[in-house]
This record gives sequence, structure tokens and C-alpha cells, in this order.
Amino acid sequence: MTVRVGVIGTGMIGQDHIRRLTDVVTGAAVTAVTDLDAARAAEVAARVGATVLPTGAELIHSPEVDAVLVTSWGPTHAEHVLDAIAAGKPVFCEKPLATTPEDCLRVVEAEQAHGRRLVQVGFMRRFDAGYRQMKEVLDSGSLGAPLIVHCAHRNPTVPDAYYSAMAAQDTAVHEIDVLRWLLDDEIVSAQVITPRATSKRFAHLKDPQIMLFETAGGVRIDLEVFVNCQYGYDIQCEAVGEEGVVRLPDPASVSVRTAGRHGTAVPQDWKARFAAAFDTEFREWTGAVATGAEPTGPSAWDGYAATVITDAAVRSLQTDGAVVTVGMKTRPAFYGGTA
Ligand code: NAD
Ligand code: ISE
Repeated sequence: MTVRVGVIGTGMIGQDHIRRLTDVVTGAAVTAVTDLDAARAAEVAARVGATVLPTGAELIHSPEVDAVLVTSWGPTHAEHVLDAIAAGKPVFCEKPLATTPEDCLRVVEAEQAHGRRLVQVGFMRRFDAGYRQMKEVLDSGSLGAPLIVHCAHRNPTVPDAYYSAMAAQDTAVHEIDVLRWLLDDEIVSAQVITPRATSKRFAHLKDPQIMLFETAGGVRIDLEVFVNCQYGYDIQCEAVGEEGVVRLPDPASVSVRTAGRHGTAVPQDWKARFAAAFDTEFREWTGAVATGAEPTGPSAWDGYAATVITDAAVRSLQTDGAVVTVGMKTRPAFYGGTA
């Protein structure tokens, strides 16, 4: 069966996922698109032979659409995801699931009322080969209990519209999700402290930021978010256990020796760094949809958890580094597991 996907939002990542669904993933086709910018939607639709529909609601309810991909702006996500649940259609929503915990909970409640999982949230790091290898090692117990995790999330630069709270909301949110999954543990507090700011940023921005998280099990996490590091897109993660350390591998890259130096390339953006993870994410999602199975990737609950933890980090940033307790609801049995 070919899964017919309708895409809401044909901007940067929408176009990348449309290319992926068309050229990389087998068993899927993009049959309908919509965008507030009708000209952009028409141009993208023409590339893949899709129909342009005027609104997200019409796309979701179209008989040409089996499953929905939401790649519009964050504040519009909840409305489209709720509409897809009401239509009983599987929906893949790029992060964030919603921009407020309340809207995330509306999705969680609607999905439970529907009775089976329909929602997957676009936290693609869970599909990255390196993070999956790290999880295997941690789950095997060979390192004993994890104690500390050191992380860094560095971008070469960000646009002028990026503001300080986005370091948590847009950037660290990926570590927040992947660390809950890696450790199978919940984050219970957040603290954000700011060293001297780099001169290579817009004046309004606090960059870099150091984020400290604690889990229910007592693991301490430190995360450097530095979005104007200049040299590349660099993701680091090292978990320290009682009996050893596991480290995220750098992406495979040839090593070059020339002019008295020895080095390897650093990716320049997240699209290149996580290209294979995005491919796997969509292969697995469309594979589940094709067989009528529930999605196994990040759930609506994971989307809720990420937004609540992100909010705690933003509150800490806004209160000069206070330690903020994460006020998360109890996880419903519907979503299984602990984190
Ligand atoms: P973008 O601005 O390039 O594209 C968004 C598009 O959605 C625009 O064309 C806009 O006109 C359209 N749009 C907005 N609201 C709409 C609505 N209600 N109906 C129809 N069209 C609508 O943004 P982007 O960079 O592609 O980001 C989109 C989403 O993807 C964001 O939520 C962002 O956080 C997420 N994202 C995720 C990753 C990742 O690594 N997983 C990376 C980048 C972006
Ligand atoms: C961007 O929005 C993403 O989602 C990327 O994956 C992330 O690494 C980057 O820092 C964000 O700005």
C-alpha cells in the first residue's frame, strides 16, 4: 500500500520532508499540500504532482490523504493535530507538539479518547544511529547506573529573529527529548545560567547558555547551548556511568592530512548532521502507517513532557538562574514506560 501523505506547511523543513517522502522513502507519496503562502504551496505541489488545498482542515479531511504531516509554525500545530485525531488519521507533527503545556494536554486527552496512538512528534534524534548505539549500551547495564551526562549543542549562527528563550524552546528541546529516552528517566528540575556572552551575536541574545537538569533518578545533566559558535553544527553527548563512559560518535567523515594539519570536516547544519536520522524516522513512520500499526516514535506525551521541561528552563533563564521544578502531570498508562 502507498501511504498518501498530506503536508501542512511547505516551508524549509516541509520541503525537505516532501523530498524525503518522494525520493527516499518507498511506499509513500505526497498527494496534497497546503500553505498560507499559496504560491509557495503551488510551486512545491507542482514538483511532486500533489494537489494544493486551501486550508489545513480541508487537507486533513480530504479522501486523497491517509496520513498528515504538520510542518507549519509551532503555534499552529495543536489545531492541526487535534483536527487529524478527530478525523481518525495518523499525524506526524514536527516539534513542538504545541507551544503550551495546556495545548499539549488537549492533544494527549483527545488521543486517549480516540483509544489508540495516532500522533508522532518529530524528535529525530531517537532515529540517529549513534544515539541508538548509546541507548543499547546504557540499556545493557554494562556501565552500571548512569550518573552524569555532558552535552553540547552548537550552531554556527542563528538569524536575527532568534531570541534567548529559543535556546531552550527551539534548540535544547532536542536534548531534552533524547535524554529522557536515553536514560528512561524523567527530568524533574531545570536551571539555566549564562556565562559572558559571545561578542559574535545579536545584542539582544544571551549566548551561550549552560543548562543543568536533574532526573527523578538523580542523574545530573549539563548542556552547553551555543548558537553562534561560528565553526559548525556540533552535537556532543557523553554519559558517565558507575563503570564506564559512553560517547556519541561524531558523524563519519574522512580524515585529511595536509599543510601540516590533520582534520575532519564538521557539518554546517542540522539538516546535514541528522539527514540519515530523518530518513529512518520517516521510513519507520510510513512503515507503521502502511500496516495500520500504532507509531512507535516520540508520542504526544513526549511532546507534552518536552514543552513542560522547556518552560521550566525558560523560567530559570528569566529568573537569573533559579532552579525551577518541572511541574509535570502523572504519565497515563496509555503511554507506557517511565519517560
Ligand atoms: P518555515 O517558516 O520555513 O515554514 C513554515 C511554513 O508553514 C511557511 O511556509 C508558512 O507559510 C506555513 N504555515 C504556517 N502556518 C500555517 C498554517 N496554519 N497552515 C498552512 N501553512 C502554514 O519554518 P520551518 O523552519 O520549516 O519550521 C517548521 C516547523 O518545523 C517548526 O515547528 C520548527 O520548529 C520545526 N523544525 C524542526 C526541525 C527538526 O530538527 N526536527 C528543524 C527545523 C524546523
Ligand atoms: C532547529 O530549529 C532544529 O530543530 C535543529 O534540529 C536544532 O539543532 C537547531 O538548533 C534548531 O534551531
